Amino acid sequence: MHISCTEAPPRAPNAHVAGELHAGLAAPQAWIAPKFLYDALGSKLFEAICELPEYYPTRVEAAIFARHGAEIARAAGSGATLVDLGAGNCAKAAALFPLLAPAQYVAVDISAEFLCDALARLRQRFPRIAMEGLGMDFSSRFELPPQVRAARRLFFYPGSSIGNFTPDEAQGLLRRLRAQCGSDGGLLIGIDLAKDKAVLDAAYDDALGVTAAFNLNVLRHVNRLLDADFDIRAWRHHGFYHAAQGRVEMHLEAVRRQEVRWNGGGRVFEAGDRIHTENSYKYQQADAIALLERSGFEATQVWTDPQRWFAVIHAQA
Ligand code: AVJ
Repeated sequence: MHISCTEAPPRAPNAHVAGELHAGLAAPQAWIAPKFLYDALGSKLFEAICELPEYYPTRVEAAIFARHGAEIARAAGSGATLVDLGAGNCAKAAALFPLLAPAQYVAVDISAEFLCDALARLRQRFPRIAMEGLGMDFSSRFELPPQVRAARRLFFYPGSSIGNFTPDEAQGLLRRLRAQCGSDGGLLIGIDLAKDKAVLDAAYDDALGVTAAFNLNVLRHVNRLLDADFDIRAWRHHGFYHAAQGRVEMHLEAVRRQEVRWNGGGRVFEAGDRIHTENSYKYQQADAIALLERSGFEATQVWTDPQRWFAVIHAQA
């Protein structure tokens, strides 16, 4: 199921979305999938996170593209169908348009309303590039509709969004991308690298509390999707690096005992109970390359920053 930016969005969540949320909320260790962080406000809060001094990935990745753009474009090739996964405000792809000169730009994001607004502005700036916007969840199934040109697809998956998946899930997604690439297509991916815990803890629990607001906003989104009655003030944000697991985790913790009701269910949360809302895996460079190769890609080149905090990798189908 996808929403094209040329049609009206549906009003009610589909049964699949509700079922997925119910399963997570009822589980002994409650969880909400990180894709639910992105309603229209969530996408705006994430944009604000990218401006924070503590949140280095966006800046470090942009510096890699600024410094090595010409070489990256040579590896990835121009004139492709550029498929931007989790495009958000489309700013990262737009910065590469002059170098990659895509024949078609396809922006994909679960946050359909935010995406379509961003794409409308982008169409004004680049009237000669053919563009498609697809509001869809590409995390479990992934099929591109016929309006996406099949010729030489270059998937663009920046920002280390792949980190939201376990390595096994990531392999599944990458295999599906590989299958949709065509023989001469490829992937340009940004992957955050393992680093000092203090840097990671600050990046996911910033002084201003923007990441806390971003995390708490998932409850507003769930309130809307399930007609639930989560009291936002009764929860607090946790974001920290778990080195043994190789990932940052975000949780919401109940500050007091409370009963929450939603469409078709409900639950008592005790003080201190947590809802796990996100994993953000951090890779060793060699493990990131091994993941790509296990998924059927061939890594052709890797670019990093001087501190080796972040890697941009081009992989061939
Ligand atoms: C958009 C998934 C790459 O994991 O760093 C930012 C989301 N979560 N701060 C990340 C996020 C908390 C971000 N990704």
